[in-house]
This record gives sequence, structure tokens and C-alpha cells, in this order.
Amino acid sequence: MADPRPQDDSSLPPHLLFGTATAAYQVEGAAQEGGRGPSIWDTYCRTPGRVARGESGDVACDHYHRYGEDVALLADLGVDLYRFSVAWPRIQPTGKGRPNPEGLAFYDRLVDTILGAGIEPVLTLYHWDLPQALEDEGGWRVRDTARRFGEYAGIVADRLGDRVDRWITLNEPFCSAFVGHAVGRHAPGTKEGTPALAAAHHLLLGHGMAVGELRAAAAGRVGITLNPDHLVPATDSETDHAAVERARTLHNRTWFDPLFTGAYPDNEKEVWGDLSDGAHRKEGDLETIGQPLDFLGVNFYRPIMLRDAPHTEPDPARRTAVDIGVEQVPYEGVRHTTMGWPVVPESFTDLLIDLDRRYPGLPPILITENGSARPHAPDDTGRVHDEDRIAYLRDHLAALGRAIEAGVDVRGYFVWSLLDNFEWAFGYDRRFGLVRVDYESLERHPKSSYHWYRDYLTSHRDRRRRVEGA
Ligand code: IFM
Repeated sequence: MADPRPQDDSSLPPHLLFGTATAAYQVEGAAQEGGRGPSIWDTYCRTPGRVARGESGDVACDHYHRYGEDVALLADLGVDLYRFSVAWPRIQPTGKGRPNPEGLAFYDRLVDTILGAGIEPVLTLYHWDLPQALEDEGGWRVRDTARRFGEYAGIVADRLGDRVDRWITLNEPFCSAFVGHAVGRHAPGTKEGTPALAAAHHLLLGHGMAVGELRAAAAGRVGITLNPDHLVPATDSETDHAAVERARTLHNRTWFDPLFTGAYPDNEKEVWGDLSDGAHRKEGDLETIGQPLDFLGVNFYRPIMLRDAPHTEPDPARRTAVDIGVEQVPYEGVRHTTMGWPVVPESFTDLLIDLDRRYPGLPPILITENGSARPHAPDDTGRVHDEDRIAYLRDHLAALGRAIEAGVDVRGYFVWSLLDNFEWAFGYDRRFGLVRVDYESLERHPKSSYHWYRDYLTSHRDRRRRVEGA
């Protein structure tokens, strides 16, 4: 089947920048090379029953050795930006002390190669790979880890601040805190209540400390990437609306309120109950956390429909340590990705407009991740015809255009992901890439969506040139 041609993207402003994103543990591999220390994800993957088929990021896409080939793919794609993350345990194998020269040298080479291809690197400092040695001392549950994160940020800024202009402190701290410490489906894989709330606070504090270090190093523009959810009540009942408000605090307000209003959510007591004693919060923390940012990263994939469910999940294996009395309700009548996520592009528009109205004065937004997992087998030539991914991207770009028309200040958009990669607890069978990775040979094969995105970017660039030249 012929690939659908890119739609006219005239609803998107010509200055909008485009990119793709990856993260260190999901693509790099070389887990025991270059002086890298173990991270909590190495430990989690080695724990039986945690990751599908016992897979791990040991080899992943072998990007550590093949980054040249991957940057060539980016150059051919024609992106403006490439978002990648630095593995903290490559820089500080035990999370503290003198930096590992081999680790710094790897990111030096990577950044220089990206720049050499005419692409702007966008660097995430933390995409979930906490050095295991820090976890052994309490991890994000303890305040010292926030301080350590600040030091690590300073080390990376000193080395790369002359070439990297956009810095993201944390990726999706919601997942680090709650999926990691309450649901137990991400490393470190525990089901704790109060410590998960302490982790949330210390992640925010670490963000603030990193902002301080990045500013001191005059590293460039600084932001954070959050994954706010578009939450929809299953019915119009008061109880379902109240359930959504509790979930809004867990998913969104816990992060947005301290970062952008200088306060913790006002319904905390109702949501957390006895879980939150606030003991981990110290005077001055909110000031550290709420320092002005240059941009906000937003990751978006799907909406969540919820209903009030006041009873604790009866199956202990499914029970999470933070029970806010809500239950997810499946979306009917829409397509779902292989993650089981409903495809509802309008919710992308609605979420962005909602955030813009709730938080006046938000910094400009970068959509730091958007994409879909699809199970496509290659044809005889190795090509994957992923028309449904193309439809997903096209429809979400149109939805983004509607949010921008409604006044939301969005400056950039990144497809997750450049490559098929290690999808955390799901292992390798959830493929998000524009480029297929053959995990036997590690060969890369651009999919139809890669060619579609390339054409889309060409037409966008042409329009940008016309407007700039006009
Ligand atoms: O693969 C992840 C990524 O690491 C963080 N955001 C969501 C993606 C898809 O699940």
C-alpha cells in the first residue's frame, strides 16, 4: 500500500520545531562498558518476574556503539531537535564523587555528532536510571538524593553547557515516584505509601537544585518534562467528578502546583489522608522547587477515564500502596495501541488548553514525547508499513494545531521514539519507533512512518523558509 502523503500542516506555526526522543537505558546498551555503574533498572530487570521475558537494557539498541548511524538517521529525517538522556551511572557510577571520564567522553562525542549533523541536542538529565548505590542509601525517599542530583547536574552542565542549550532536569517524575514506589511496576519496584510521597517531594527538590546548578553554569534554557493526564469522568455523577479531582492531584497537581504556583495542592489531605505527614518537607523547599523555568516539557499519549471506586482493590497483587479510590474505565469505540491505550487525539487539545487555563503564566511548552506502539512485522524487504502510526501522528499534530490556535504557546514537538527500544517492564515487544530495530542483528530499518515524518518535515521547513523569506 502506498504511504499516505503528509497533510498540509498549515495549522501549525512555521516556527514550531520538530524532533524525536529517546532515553539512555532504553537505547544505549553497553551496560557494563565505559565505567558505567549499575542503576535501579539493572537491578529491577534482574529480579525474576519483573520484566517481560526477563529482558533488560543490557544491549538494547546498542546506541552506545551505533550512535553515529542513529544520528545519520536523524539527519536524513530532517529534524531540528534530538532529545536524549544522560545516564547518571555513566557519569557517576555510584551517584557521587568524581565524574567518570569515559562517561563524559561518550556524551561529548554524542553531542558533537548531533551538532555536526546540524541538529540541536536537547538533554534530559534523569530518565529513571538512578545509580543503584544511591538506592541502597534510600534513593528518592531521602533528601540527600536531591542534593546528589544537583551535584550531578552541575558536572554535566560544566562539561556540556557550552554546546547544549536546552536542558530537561527530570522526565515524568510521576512515574519515578508513584509507578516506582507505590504501584511497583517500575524500578525500584516497591509498594510503599508515605515513602512514595517523600520520593515525589525529593524529585521536585532535586529538580530545583539542578536548576540552581544549571543557572550557575549558565548552561542555557532549563525545563522539566511532566506527563500530565487528561482525566475524564466515566459519568456525570458528583462522585466520578470527585474521583477525577483526586486523580488530578496524584497525576498532575502534585507536580504543577509546587512548580508553577509555589504551593502544594489544597486538597492534599482529602487525597492522601494519613499517608502524608509532610515530615520530609522543609522550609524553603517550595522556593527551590518553584524557580522560573524557560520551558515546560509535556509528554502525551492518551486520556484516562475514571470512576469513583471507594473500595480497595481486593487482589493484593494488583493493589497499589497509594489508594485514592478511583478505578480506570475502558474507552469504548476507539482504537487502542499495543500498550492498550485509547487513541483520542481531541484529548491532546483539551489537555493543553486545560493546563494553559489552570496555570496562567506557564512557560512555553515543548511536547517532549508523543507516539504509539504498534506490532508491525516487516515485509520481505524488511520494511514495516505502519499506516496506523502515521494516522496517530497526523491526528495528534492536527490536535496540537488546534491547541495552538486556541492560544497555547507550544514551541516544539518530539515523536517518541526514533527507534524501537526497551519499553521498561514490557520489554522489547512494544515498538514505538519510526525506525525498526532488528534485535538479533541490531540493524535499523526505517518504517513507513519515518518516510512520512520526513516528508512532513520537508513541507514544514519549506513553509518556514517561505514565511521567513517573505
Ligand atoms: O517509553 C516511555 C518513555 O520512557 C517515557 N514516556 C512514555 C514512553 C512510552 O511508554
